[in-house]
Amino acid sequence: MDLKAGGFGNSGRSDDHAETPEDIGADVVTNRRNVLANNSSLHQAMHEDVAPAPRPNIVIMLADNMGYMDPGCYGGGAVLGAPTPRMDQMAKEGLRLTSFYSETQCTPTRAAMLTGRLPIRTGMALASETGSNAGISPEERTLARVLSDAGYNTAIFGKWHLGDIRESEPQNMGFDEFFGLLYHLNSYTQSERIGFDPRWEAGEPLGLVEAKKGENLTEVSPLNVSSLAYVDEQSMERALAYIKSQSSSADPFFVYIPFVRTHFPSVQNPRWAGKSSKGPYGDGLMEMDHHVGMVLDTLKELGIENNTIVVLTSDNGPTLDQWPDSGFSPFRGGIGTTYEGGVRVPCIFWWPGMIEAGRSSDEIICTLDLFTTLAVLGGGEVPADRPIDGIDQSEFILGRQENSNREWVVWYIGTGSAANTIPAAVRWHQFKVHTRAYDSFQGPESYYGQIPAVYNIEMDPREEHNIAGEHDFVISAFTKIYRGLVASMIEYPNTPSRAYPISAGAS
Ligand SMILES: [Ca+2]
Repeated sequence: MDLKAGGFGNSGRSDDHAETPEDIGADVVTNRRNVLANNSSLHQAMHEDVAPAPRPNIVIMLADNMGYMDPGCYGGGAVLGAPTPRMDQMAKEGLRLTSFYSETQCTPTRAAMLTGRLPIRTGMALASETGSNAGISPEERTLARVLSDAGYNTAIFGKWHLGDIRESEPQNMGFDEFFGLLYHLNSYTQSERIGFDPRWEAGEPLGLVEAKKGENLTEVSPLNVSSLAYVDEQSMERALAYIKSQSSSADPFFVYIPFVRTHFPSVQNPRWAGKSSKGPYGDGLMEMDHHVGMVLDTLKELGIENNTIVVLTSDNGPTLDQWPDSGFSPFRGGIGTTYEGGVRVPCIFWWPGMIEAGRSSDEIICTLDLFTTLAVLGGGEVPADRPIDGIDQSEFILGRQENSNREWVVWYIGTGSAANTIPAAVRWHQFKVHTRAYDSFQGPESYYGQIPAVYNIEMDPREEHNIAGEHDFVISAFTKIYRGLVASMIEYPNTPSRAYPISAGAS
């Protein structure tokens, strides 16, 4: 059985040393649903007459803390006082996923997306704070590095949040260009809070910064409560200019646009103030929607839309603790939780001519898969010397198979890095298993130490009815998944987190 592209991680061994499920204690369980698609010779035979997709330009737009139901195409938009016509249009022209999962907060989702590895493996399970030394390891092979090695030009415009130590900065992690900011938005407003004492600060956050590959960061302008209003606008200007400059290049490009919207505090850009009837949060959402449209418009104007794959998603659920400066999810919980509200987020794929317009799917897929799928589509080399938890979903995304290749998603919370760390939650088939969970980032914790909680997500999407009593088979699936992960982490020890102790603050 092929475990190469996901499941408990790609061990990187060559075929003649291929792992068997027994080797990793995984019995017969993999994370691959479509056995046919996983069998390389059968797969090849099936698709011999299908021309390989051209290597597309790649654009990832990542919203910050946008709730599952914020966009109109997910049931919100005008219904919630903030229309999102451009995201709705993107969904109409592309693939809308309704069971797409992120990690529980900013840093782990970004790490998962850029490395294809569970945040517990990379030591990036918690938000990196100013001066905390909790940066992503330079040993990680980011999507930017993988694509860069495959001939792509790479750039990031927006929020990094994977550390502020030099080795972890984006221009040293595979990006040719960086313009944006290193931390979450509330880092820049601390000095304006009652009782702030700079002598006790871990470090002063740099403002808006820029750098080319390998250079030291240069501060473009400081960031504070007023200048936060313009960050996305400034990043967008750079991003569009970059895309235009790249359109005549012979090399494909990878542009990563991590918006600062809709993270709190929603400091209104005057151009958008009052546009929604939902206050600063809604205004920020509408501004972001406009920016999403600008990217798609630009690709069309340049005539490169048929050769560019665009992904729009959110890094986690809404910030319930900051209500009303918060998005909306119909599910239980928000940022910082493994309940659906924290991790089930919008995700739209767009590639005119290659991705069927107006398709919608409830198949399970997650942030980790963006790494592997986009690396494969870009002709990049998925690292073979470490476990890769992301699964190649390109056949599913391109509509060549109906189902996702993923059978389950696992979440760890906290900074434990031991191989036997117990996952906080697993989504497996239509079920969710929790060993511990929070109702919000700072809300009460439920600890299911004796018997994990089990919910049927399809029948009970708000996770209100614990059915563990008569669903031992779900806990059994959880145990098999856990056993496989432990075996993988014993063989490839996790990078310890450098984030503890962290200072307070959502990500
Ligand atoms: Ca976030």
